Amino acid sequence: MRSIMRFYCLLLAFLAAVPFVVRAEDGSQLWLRFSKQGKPTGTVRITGGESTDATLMLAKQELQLYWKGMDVILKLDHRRKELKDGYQIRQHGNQVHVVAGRSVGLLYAAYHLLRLQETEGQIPNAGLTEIPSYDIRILNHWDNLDGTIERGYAGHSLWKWEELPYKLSSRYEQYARANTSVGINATVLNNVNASSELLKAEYLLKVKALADVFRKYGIKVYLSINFSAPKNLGGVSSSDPLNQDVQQWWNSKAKEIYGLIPDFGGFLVKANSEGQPGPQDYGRTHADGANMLADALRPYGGTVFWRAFVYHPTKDDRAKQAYQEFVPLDGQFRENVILQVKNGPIDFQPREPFNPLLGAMPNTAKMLEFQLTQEYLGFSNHLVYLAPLFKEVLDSDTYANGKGQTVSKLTDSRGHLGRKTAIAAVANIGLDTNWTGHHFAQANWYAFGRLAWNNNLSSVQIADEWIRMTFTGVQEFVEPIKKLMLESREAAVDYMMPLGLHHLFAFEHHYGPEPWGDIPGGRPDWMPWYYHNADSVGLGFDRTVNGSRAVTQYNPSLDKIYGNISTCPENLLLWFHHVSWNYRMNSGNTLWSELCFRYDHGVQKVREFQKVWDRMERYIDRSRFSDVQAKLRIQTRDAVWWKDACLQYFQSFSRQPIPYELERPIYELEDLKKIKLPMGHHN
Ligand code: BDP
Repeated sequence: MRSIMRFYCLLLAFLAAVPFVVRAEDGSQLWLRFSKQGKPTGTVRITGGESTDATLMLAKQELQLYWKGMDVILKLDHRRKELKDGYQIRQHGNQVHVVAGRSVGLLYAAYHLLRLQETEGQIPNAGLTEIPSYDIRILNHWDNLDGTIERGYAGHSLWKWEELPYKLSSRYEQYARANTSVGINATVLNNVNASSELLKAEYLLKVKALADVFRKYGIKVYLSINFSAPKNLGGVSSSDPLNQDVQQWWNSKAKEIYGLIPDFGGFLVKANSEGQPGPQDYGRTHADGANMLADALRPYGGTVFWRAFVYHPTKDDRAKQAYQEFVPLDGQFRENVILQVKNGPIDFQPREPFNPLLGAMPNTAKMLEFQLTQEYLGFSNHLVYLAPLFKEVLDSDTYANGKGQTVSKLTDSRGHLGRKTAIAAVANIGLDTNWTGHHFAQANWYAFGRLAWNNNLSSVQIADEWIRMTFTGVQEFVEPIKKLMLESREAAVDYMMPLGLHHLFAFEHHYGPEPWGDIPGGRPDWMPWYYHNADSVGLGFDRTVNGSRAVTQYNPSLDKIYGNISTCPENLLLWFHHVSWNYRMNSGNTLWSELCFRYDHGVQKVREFQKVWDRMERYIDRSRFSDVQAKLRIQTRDAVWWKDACLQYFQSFSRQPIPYELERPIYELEDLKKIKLPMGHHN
């Protein structure tokens, strides 16, 4: 007995001596880990609301469980409409007063207080007011009804269609809570390459079950629809938007949906794009199609997100096509239609200039679509913190009507149209225990929510908050990891596609490099050579007035900057210009040497990330530490693969040596060409 006692005493003494005692973690709690130190104070009072209001009760409960500060008074004041989903927080003596115009505002405020507590932040003396930048802050899931996820790298779909509506997975509520904690208030459940099935009565009951779970978190459900649904599901012989039977079909479908889900959000539509049906199948325009759906949803307050990701295999530059297609339709869309525009003119590449549509169409409501799932950024193997990419786009000056008209200003609530505003991102969430595959991919979900709430936040601040909540507030961890995160996107650009290169991806999976890729008889606009145009003279896509003229889709002041090789930002140089191998870059290097330096720089950066990470072992739990360590190894191997593949391939055109001071290639180009990854692709 005594020896057992001694053993425990020794064990306790040992544990006390360990500098940072860390609990085992699997990432499942995301950034909602709420420290176990200190006791919750528990005194939370509500004024102005009903105890039957589930959202209000949730706000109270979250604070009672986790808040360790002074007493909190949550006040619901319906007259404060100007606050929208937002709130005010003030300190009065030894009480915290929170006011909101909607009950969800008090819930968001509860998460704000908890975030301050966990990050050791303060309520400013003058108090604080938060009003979201966008009305609709929405995730787009590309989930299929069979449980697979298009471009999903974190396991299967969260939605268990076969169990719904009878069985509700506990993850539905956890998912809603995580979203609400960062301000996300809407979700599209299914793939934009949509199956008509989901609109069948039996599936709508399943959708209703999810909407019922999400409601108290203030999250509305939307669906992607298949434009041919009237025809596919029977009853109507066509899906022509000007045909009255078709209109009637959608009107009664809307009625049926709202009968089940009174706060249903609306539809997301991918039409006449990559083989999907649409109004053009009947000689109608995108506006005809969008307006028909908008009319069906209008009586219930629903919204149509009509995607601008439209291009065809024509002779003209793919980057120009969405603009050509939509600009003539400006002003023709109903008030409850928002044009959903991908951040760049091609497709979620590591770096693209902002999509020129965002600076055009002044009489049309437009919204941004970002991609959280890392289709073109190393799936869930590479650590790439995306806030800098999002900020780069949001802060881009479109020069529409003079300087200062940034993409954020044109799309957020400052927009002059007075309509609903929105921002979307393709989700990176699946059934994996840690939700996103890579522990650091959680930061991208988090960052999207935070920026959708407040597009003025900086990437640094968001990273800082996320690290403290997700891992630890120990300075020796926070500072180096924040730096690593902030550098990670540029590192990926460098080892994959520096200087404005784009779409050098392998055709099937978009994971690795295939700049040589060519499928005889295949669509040119799906081939890497279409984008890089490597030849004996140089590299890059000439989109100037001498080339495809895509540059003229930007405002004239900007088009001059992009269109001139000496003023074009170097990080977009090969996007806009075909540049000769010996062209002198700002560094004094030739294009060829600069390209080599950039690829090498990307590789050196990830090697450095590995070293930084290994020093972090003592600050965090073993399991997340080793998961990230293993993924950084993969990322470094992949970075070398990218560099060796791209440089050796481009070298066959430049016919110049790789600068002698750089790391030598280790893979044979011919071997790299043989790599085929067994990754599924369904499109
Ligand atoms: C591309 C994806 C494809 C999507 C498409 C889209 O490769 O799987 O369906 O975008 O956004 O990036 O519609």
